[in-house]
Amino acid sequence: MSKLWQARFFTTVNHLRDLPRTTVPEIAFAGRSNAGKSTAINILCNQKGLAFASKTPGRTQHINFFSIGGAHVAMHRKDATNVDEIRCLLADLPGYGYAEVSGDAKLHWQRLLGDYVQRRDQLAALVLIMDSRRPFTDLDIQMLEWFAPTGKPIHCILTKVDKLNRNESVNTLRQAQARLDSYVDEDGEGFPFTVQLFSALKRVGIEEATAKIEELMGLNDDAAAAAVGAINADDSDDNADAPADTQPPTA
Ligand SMILES: Nc1nc2c(ncn2[C@@H]2O[C@H](COP(=O)(O)OP(=O)(O)OP(=O)(O)O)[C@@H](O)[C@H]2O)c(=O)[nH]1
Ligand SMILES: [Mg+2]
Repeated sequence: MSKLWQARFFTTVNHLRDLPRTTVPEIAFAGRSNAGKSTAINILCNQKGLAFASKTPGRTQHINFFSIGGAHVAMHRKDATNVDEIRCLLADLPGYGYAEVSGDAKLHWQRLLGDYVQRRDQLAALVLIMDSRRPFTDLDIQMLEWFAPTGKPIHCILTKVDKLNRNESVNTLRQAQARLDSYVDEDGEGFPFTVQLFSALKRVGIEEATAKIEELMGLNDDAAAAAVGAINADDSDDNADAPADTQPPTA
């Protein structure tokens, strides 16, 4: 069962000064309005109404945070989350590029978004949600270029792939990968950018996205650490009679 299923609403923020004073890693879902951010969060967390999803673009206007850990899947949704046990936060960012929004409100959102992705130390990775029919719009590129200098990973999710035929989706994925690979730093090194196809409607790419997000958030580290522990325990058994200086190093 995915750890993301433990997600609970945590808080909503309209100004940077109100960002949660938590120290756990965060992963933010960014993308154009209507690209499918809230829908993706709902489906990955296996909860229909967790993040609000809507037919009206510009629905998510604040940063909404969801916590992973501190609540169990079987717990009632309204039971209080144990804040000390929170492992990470997911952030549903306000969608950008929504034409009907007035100038002031648009500026406010852009500052909120730009400052958050560039300055938030706890932000460990960005999930960039793009409609597979129109990926990499100017504002998507701006988001990518704001975040790239941090050196942190970006995982692109191309949504609504149910709207493409098989050929189109193969080509879209290939082109997106090529585009991401074309980014290099001043030493010619690539960035930690990845991409996948996704459809909430047809349930495409859910396992891939879940695995990636769990990896980026270190949510599998317990299992990995336990596995390493078991291997080391085996090693020391095998070498119980060996002289001390030939013992394998312990991790
Ligand atoms: N066909 C199809 N429609 C989808 C998919 N994902 C989302 N949608 C639809 O796209 C619309 C927008 O989805 P949201 O999840 O609200 O988009 P958002 O990115 O959160 O939008 P804002 O909150 O405005 O930034 C809704 O009508 C969804 O039902 C998908 O995989 N396939
Ligand atoms: Mg939304």
